[in-house]
Amino acid sequence: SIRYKNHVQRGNFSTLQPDDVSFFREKLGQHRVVTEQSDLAGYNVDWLRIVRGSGTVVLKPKTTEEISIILKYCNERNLAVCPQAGNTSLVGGSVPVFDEVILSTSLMDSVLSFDEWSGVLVCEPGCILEKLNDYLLERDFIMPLDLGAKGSCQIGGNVSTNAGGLRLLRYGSLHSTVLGCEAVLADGTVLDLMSTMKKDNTGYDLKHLFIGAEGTLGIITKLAMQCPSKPNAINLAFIGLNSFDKVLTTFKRAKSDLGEILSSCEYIDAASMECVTGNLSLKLPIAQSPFYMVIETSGSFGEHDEEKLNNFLEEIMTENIVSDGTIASGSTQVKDLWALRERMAEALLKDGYCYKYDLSIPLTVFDELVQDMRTQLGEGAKRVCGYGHLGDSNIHLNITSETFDKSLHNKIEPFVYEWVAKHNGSISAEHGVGFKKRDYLHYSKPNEAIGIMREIKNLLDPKGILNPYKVLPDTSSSLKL
Ligand code: FAD
Ligand code: 2HG
Ligand code: ZN
Repeated sequence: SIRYKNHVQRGNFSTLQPDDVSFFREKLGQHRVVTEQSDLAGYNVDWLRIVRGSGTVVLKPKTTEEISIILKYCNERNLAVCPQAGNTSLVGGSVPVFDEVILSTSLMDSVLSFDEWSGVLVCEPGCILEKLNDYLLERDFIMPLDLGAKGSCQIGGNVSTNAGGLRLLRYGSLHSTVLGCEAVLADGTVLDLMSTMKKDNTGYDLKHLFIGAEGTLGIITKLAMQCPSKPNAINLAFIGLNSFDKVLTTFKRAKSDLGEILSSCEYIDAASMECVTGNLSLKLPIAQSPFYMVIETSGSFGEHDEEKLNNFLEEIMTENIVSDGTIASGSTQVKDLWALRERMAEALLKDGYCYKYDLSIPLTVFDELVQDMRTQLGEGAKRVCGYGHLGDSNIHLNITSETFDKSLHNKIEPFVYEWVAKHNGSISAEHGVGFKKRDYLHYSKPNEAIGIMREIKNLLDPKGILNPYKVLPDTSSSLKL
């Protein structure tokens, strides 16, 4: 299944020697330097089981200082390093491509402070997203992001991928909620950008470089996050619709009628719904429809919100915009309905092989893309489906087959990327570039921009030891930029 490696050349890095392992053991101790073959396996393969590396050591530092010592050493020794958090990357960003040293942040999982007045959380990168959210809930706050992988992804991984998720519509991207970060550069330099202030216009805002850098510019070792207050009430509408035009109308109406309490607006087409209900044996709570939407409200006054949502639903049903729908208020009910959306990636994986496209395209052409792809592939695919963050113009186009099928793959790409470029969209809306998408960057970015990205990389990591083969296009391929 090492599909993506065939055409990639190993960089001119050193290979790990027994002396290197001894050095790491001396600094971290025996147990935080993993070399047992059986223990290494899980760190070398990605969540989708498509990219597999052959790293021979995993380092588990506990402090910034330890990371600084490790990187300084690796830089001098010319050893490549792959940072890894929860390993839920969907673009092969978190596993080595060859034998990179794996640097896991999982033991750096402490909350360092929380300020109840400002809502600013300061924490280490290895904190699991769901645990941070639980910590904040006890203090009447929440994390500004939420995603299906919350049980295993870590905040450092989220920030490094600039993860979007289910509530971006309401709380904005991490570029607005990360207030500060600390990062260790390739040569071991500790860069302290740990502001906890909302406003700071003292020149170039360097922290933004690390948000979405996917471990190629430095290792994030500390974060300051702006967290919103916990909403008193969450209500959820789950609705069925007969046409995509009606999906668009409903979104527009949700924005105007629900206004400031709208916290999520997701869409699921019939083929996606068949997958999650069929593959995971989940029950569909309403009648079967060509399209479904999950509309969530979060507000300060439960009864008001419920009334607003009820009125909204009643109106769109009376106007025949929506064919069927249900509303959930209790937390178990809300959770069960959310599962139909959140567990989609898990359900798709059960089909066999999954060709994943995380795209920004204009809302109006969401379903056109799915239809065009179906026409393009004919009978070749097991499933072609679309779902995603409608409220953010971000569709997840997924195609599955029993096992990897080269001719199917060649029909999908570059067709899909050309389609996206034609609509001025993005070939990676929220999952990042990682290893799998780097040679397609030019569909969404001009050469001049890729050139500047390369210069920034050279400035911060001149030897290129940090997460090589990721994000920047391969210079050894035909796409020399
Ligand atoms: P990893 O996968 O371990 O790493 C991600 C990248 O960051 C890698 O390139 C890694 O090298 C780098 N990295 C990790 N830690 C650091 C650090 N401290 N410093 C520097 N670089 C680092 N993404 C979305 O945007 N929205 C979603 O709704 C969403 N849902 C998902 C649902 C499921 C079921 C799954 C499996 C994935 C989903 N993802 C989603 C994709 C994924 O990007 C996120 O899960 C998450 O942001 C990755 O976090 P992680 O801790 O697993 O990081
Ligand atoms: C989601 O929104 C994730 O569920 C995963 O971003 C998307 O698997 C996908 O295509
Ligand atoms: Zn998503």
